[in-house]
Amino acid sequence: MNAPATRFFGALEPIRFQGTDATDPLSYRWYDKNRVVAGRTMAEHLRFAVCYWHSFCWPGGDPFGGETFLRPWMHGVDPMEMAKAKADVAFDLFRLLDVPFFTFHDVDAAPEGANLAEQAKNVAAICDVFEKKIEETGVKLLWGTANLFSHRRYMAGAATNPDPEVFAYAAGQVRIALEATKRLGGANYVLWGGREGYETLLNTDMKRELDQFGRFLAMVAEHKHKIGFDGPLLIEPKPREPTKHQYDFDVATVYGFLERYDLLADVKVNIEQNHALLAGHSFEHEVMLANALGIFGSIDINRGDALLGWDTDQFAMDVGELTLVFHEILKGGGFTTGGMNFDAKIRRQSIDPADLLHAHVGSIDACARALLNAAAMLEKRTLTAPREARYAGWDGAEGQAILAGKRSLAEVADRATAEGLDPQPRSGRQEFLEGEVMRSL
Ligand code: XUL
Ligand code: CO
Repeated sequence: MNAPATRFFGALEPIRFQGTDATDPLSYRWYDKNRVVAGRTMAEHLRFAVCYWHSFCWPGGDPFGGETFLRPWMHGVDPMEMAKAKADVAFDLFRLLDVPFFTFHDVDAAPEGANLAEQAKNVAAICDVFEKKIEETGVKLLWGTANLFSHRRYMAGAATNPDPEVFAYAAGQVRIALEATKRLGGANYVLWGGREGYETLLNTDMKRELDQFGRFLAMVAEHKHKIGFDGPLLIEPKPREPTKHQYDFDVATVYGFLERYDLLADVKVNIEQNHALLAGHSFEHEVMLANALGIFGSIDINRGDALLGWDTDQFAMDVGELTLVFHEILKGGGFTTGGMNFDAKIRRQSIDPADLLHAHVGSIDACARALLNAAAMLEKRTLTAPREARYAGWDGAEGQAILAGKRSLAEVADRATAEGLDPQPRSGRQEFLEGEVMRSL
């Protein structure tokens, strides 16, 4: 089990950029980490992270059948030795992919403690291992998080649980994970409220649960300042699954929640493609809205399946969709502390070690192509010029006066009446714009 990690993937050299003519499937054809695009290198723009949970903790099960992957580090007798063997394989994958970041939940990386004291001990032991590996490899932590949804104590929620002792346990777990994230130099801390919602309103007091959730986040924000953790907290919206309804439904709902509980100074969002679809939105909708509201933080990159109504977490390969997403990310100024976390899992039949490599390589190249397309579109002003032209009237003196609050309803109405306004509709030019996007891919 503690065999050198390279044996799992074979003795491979790190995957390198070889250009679009390359024939080796384990090469980057578009992702050239040092290539400068729109003023930054590709690596700086994309800030890729490999996630621990799907790539190293998921055994390949589904509701109808168990493990298919038979990973050696999941079969052993000493949980801490297994966690260390897993870390060896994980850092070997980061090295092979040449990605700059990783992400993890407390219980992905360390054996889950039977109580909080044991949890703290186990996380600290894995932090010792991670600290060395970070030092040796230069791979950094994009974000850490606590799993407040798998253990049965959390079946009725963590912060929103009807039992304050579950809230207290969750507080203990988040403190450990947040402090570990700070210790490892993490750039952000994520909170996904997987069970912060309800199964049935018949047993639910929504007002209480929202107040508990608001207070919990405020306590996390207070603690972040107390320990001097500089990164933002990121809420990850999702409308449902595992619960019937989750309070962090989508970007718009999260914004309202943050405003109500006065958390906007400390919290942004981590947007995931498949969660956006489940909420009935497109991925680019959620990114555009988060930018408009000033709460864009980071991305969990993956894709759903249009024919399935659940969170399939497939590797993102749709260059067309990603181009529109990158268009909005770049237009908003790009990532600061955030990045692109591969919250994606290979399919249950993808049982070869190489499948993990192909999944990441394909998706990294899809993102690189999308970045190049989006940068070219912004340069040519493919969408920005028509958008600006569409709203140009608002840049005039009268439009600006209205927006600045210098006109009352009656004043606007009086002028419209006096001037006999008869505004004429204009084309939205949707098909022209769709063609322009298609020609940019
Ligand atoms: C679940 C999901 C999580 C979060 C982290 O749908 O996306 O993996 O990203 O807890
Ligand atoms: Co996610």
